[in-house]
Amino acid sequence: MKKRVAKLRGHPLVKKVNSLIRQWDGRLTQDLVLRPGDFGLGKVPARLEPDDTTDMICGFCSTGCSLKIHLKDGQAINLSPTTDYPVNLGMACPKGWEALTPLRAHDRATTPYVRDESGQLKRTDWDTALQIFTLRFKAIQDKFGKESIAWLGTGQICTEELAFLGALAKFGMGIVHGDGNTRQCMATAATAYKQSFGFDAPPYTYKDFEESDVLVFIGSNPCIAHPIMWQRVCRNKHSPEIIVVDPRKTETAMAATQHYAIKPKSDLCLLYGLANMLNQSGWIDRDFIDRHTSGFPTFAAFVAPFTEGLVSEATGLAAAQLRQFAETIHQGKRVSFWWTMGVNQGHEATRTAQAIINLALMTGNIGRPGTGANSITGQCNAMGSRLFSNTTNLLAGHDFLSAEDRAKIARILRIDSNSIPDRNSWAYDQIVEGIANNRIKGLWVVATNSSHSWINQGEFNAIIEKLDFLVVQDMYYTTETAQHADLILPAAGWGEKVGTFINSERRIGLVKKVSRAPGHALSDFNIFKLVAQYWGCGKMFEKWSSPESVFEILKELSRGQPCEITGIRDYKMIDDAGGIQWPLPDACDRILTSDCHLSKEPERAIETERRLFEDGAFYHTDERARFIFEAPGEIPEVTDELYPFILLTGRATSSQWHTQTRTGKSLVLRKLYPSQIYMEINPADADRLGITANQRVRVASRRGRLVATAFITSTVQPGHVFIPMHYAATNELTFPAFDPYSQQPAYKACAVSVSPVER
Ligand SMILES: Nc1nc2c(c(=O)[nH]1)N[C@H]1C(S)=C(S)[C@@H](COP(=O)(O)OP(=O)(O)OC[C@H]3O[C@@H](n4cnc5c(=O)[nH]c(N)nc54)[C@H](O)[C@@H]3O)O[C@H]1N2
Ligand SMILES: Nc1nc2c(c(=O)[nH]1)N[C@H]1C(S)=C(S)[C@@H](COP(=O)(O)OP(=O)(O)OC[C@H]3O[C@@H](n4cnc5c(=O)[nH]c(N)nc54)[C@H](O)[C@@H]3O)O[C@H]1N2
Ligand code: SF4
Ligand SMILES: [Mo]
Repeated sequence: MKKRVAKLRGHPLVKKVNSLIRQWDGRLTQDLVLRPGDFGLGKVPARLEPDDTTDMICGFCSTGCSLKIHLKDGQAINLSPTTDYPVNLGMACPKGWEALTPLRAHDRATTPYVRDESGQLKRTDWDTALQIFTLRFKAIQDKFGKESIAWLGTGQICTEELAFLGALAKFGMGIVHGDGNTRQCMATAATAYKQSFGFDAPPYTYKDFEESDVLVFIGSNPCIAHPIMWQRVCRNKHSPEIIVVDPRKTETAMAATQHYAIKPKSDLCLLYGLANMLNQSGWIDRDFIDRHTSGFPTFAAFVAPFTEGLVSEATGLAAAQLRQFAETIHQGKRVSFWWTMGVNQGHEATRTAQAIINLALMTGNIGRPGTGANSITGQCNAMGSRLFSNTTNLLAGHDFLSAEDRAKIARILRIDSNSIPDRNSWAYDQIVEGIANNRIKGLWVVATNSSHSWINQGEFNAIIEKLDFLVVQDMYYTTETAQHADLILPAAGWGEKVGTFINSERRIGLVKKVSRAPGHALSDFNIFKLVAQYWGCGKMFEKWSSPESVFEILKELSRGQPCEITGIRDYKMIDDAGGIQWPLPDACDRILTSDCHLSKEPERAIETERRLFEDGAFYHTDERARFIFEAPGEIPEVTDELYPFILLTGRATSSQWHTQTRTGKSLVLRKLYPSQIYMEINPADADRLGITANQRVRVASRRGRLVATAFITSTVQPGHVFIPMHYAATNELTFPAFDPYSQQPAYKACAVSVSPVER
């Protein structure tokens, strides 16, 4: 058990904290925070009858399905998927059906916990916890400077909460460096779009799944990771060609009409090769290129050396396969390109994503039904965090480096523009490095389980031991990261609070309070409000009184931006409309179009499915999209005699969510996947190594080792193994390489050895 309290011993504020902990007699004080209704203990959710049903967005993946929650006495007792919601049309995956179960888990954090001088985590009350939070972080800032504390946030809390955290931390507490798990997930897509289109804007709507005649999935396994999006593909009436590019024969690859099992991380070469073949054959949309893009001639010259022979060698695909791929794209009238983590999590990920964008641009497959260069997001609110977390961008997609943007935000928020940092935060990996070299001494982790999910976990967990103060704000006190914490703040979860999420197709949906948070757990929103009060910057956030009042502020912040949402009147309008996609400016004439979903207020009827770039105008000042490209590089960790296998990691079943803090709590879901860590290996390799089905195997990399059960399957190629990310040990093996533009970790390839454990 760690003892961190001693680290700042002697500092007057720390003495005060220690005496607070010693004086505390174990009783929970009820003052200040626990007013029913105010802070998470209220009974009946706003605007709901005690026995009623209400629709709200699922809190797992970015599909953003709507679930109908059935209430009894104001508490959720059951749910069923909403039938008339434009996203899921009455469907839900197992996680959605089981979404209420994790709320009732035995290991919910029901009070704050503080680590005492003996190193034990002890229950405490909110007043003590918040005093400790404030005093210790202030003591660290006092001693080591303002920049010595940082936060790591998430794409899994409401947009209003994300914005509150980002504004409170940067403008109220003087924190400069903050990032979140969206870095592990969407940073690449965000960077690629920003550079290519001029703004981080996924262009599509889910209807495009149904309207394409060719769908290309690159590094994406929607059958498992986005099952309801896949259901939309299954509703496609055009007998589409479905192409999957994935080293593994995934469930999606099995359902596809063409599967290209490339060598890991050879995507960039493949995509340049396809661009070259399309260009050489004249299968390009010259008119679109001329009118709406810039840089094509240099791009065409750049891809010329990517001949069939070279690409075939790099990818492991036969020349005939490459030709078939290019021809299929050419023959499609409405081709859509979709990508997910097989692209985003790579050492040259941003350029790979842009190589996909380039294909869509050069063939004019964008802005029309069934087309697009479409990044599928991951977490329920990854899109919200990209726009509003105040980490990589200043709120609402503004720029920290622009004095004009800072002045605009300061004016809207009525704060001094000097309280807005004039530089970008460090990315996640730089924050970790900052801890390693003693520049970051205090860390606040909100709704992410870094000790399990961060790359090269052994090193990460050793590094965070150097912190003087680690605060973890989570629904559960048992997470891997919480075990390292000095202070745990108990958070209400999805279903226990109010706010909005933004899904993959930019649709804003509502989250409601349908269940009471256990014990003294508070919504993240109310925790941030309390932190502001205790820190002494409560006045700055006077107007941030409720999630809906923050939504009003977000609307103003978005004004004039591509993600403008000033046309959304209030939460009720979102509810009535079945979710609303951004942009929706208040001057939007499209609100009144007749070809639209009928909201309950006909004069505000909104088209249910809207895609971007129908007019071919992108967000750069010249309105042209850019062709961006760069020569492919070496895979960061190559296999050798000692570590001869490439390890692939990713999602395993539709019933497992990430680090399993939530899905692991449902008996139903637990029946649907293996409880112990396993590794998939090709029969030829298993045979050669003398590994039999279900045998224990040792998997080692240069960084760590684990023991897993062998699953022998030809879905992985010889020379590869696959281990799901849901088991805590997986990231002990991964190699810490990062894309240079997005700083996203390259989780998907490293070198490992495999050997049978003697029986
Ligand atoms: N059930 C479930 N659903 C989820 C999640 C979950 O934890 N569980 N998480 C959500 C989140 S946050 C995310 S980000 C998404 C992720 O959704 P996906 O990205 O679809 O899922 P992954 O399994 O991580 O990776 C997709 C595929 O990339 C392949 N891949 C690996 N290396 C390469 C390569 O070099 N090239 C190519 N082309 N492919 C490669 C892998 O074999 C894998 O099949 O899922 C979301 N949905
Ligand atoms: N090897 C490997 N590693 C990976 C990946 C991979 O493909 N391979 N994928 C990466 C990707 S794409 C992602 S997105 C990350 C995900 O990594 P994490 O973000 O670490 O995963 P989660 O398990 O979703 O963690 C969310 C935490 O928030 C808590 N929580 C849930 N709801 C709330 C709430 O409302 N409030 C608060 N305060 N807490 C809440 C949960 O209990 C949980 O502890 O993993 C990354 N790691
Ligand atoms: S597909 Fe995603 S949003 Fe829909 S029910 Fe499943 S986890 Fe929830
Ligand atoms: Mo993710």
